[in-house]
Amino acid sequence: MNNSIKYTLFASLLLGATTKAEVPTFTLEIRDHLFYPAQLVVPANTKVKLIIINRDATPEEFESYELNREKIIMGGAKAIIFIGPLLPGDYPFFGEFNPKTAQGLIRVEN
Ligand SMILES: [Cu+2]
Repeated sequence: MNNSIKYTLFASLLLGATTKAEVPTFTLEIRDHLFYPAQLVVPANTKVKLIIINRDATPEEFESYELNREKIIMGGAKAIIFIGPLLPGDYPFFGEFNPKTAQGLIRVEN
């Protein structure tokens, strides 16, 4: 095995390790003042990354008392929120600008 092959193998091992260490990522979309999906299941005791994409033209605010998070997402923009590590349970969230329609739930499971 020559040195350049050894280096390539080593680099791909490192890349593999980096990929495994990445935070699990979930995507939520806002469309017509609704969240899709309305329920997300995420692993317990794990830091999780939420990408929230607002497909509406109007701003929305992701808000959750249970998760202790609030974040405004402008129309056509996206935001990133980190949550957890969390205990198993249900953590509701809503869109503060359209609270009657924009409702969802993060379900944390072992
Ligand atoms: Cu708020």
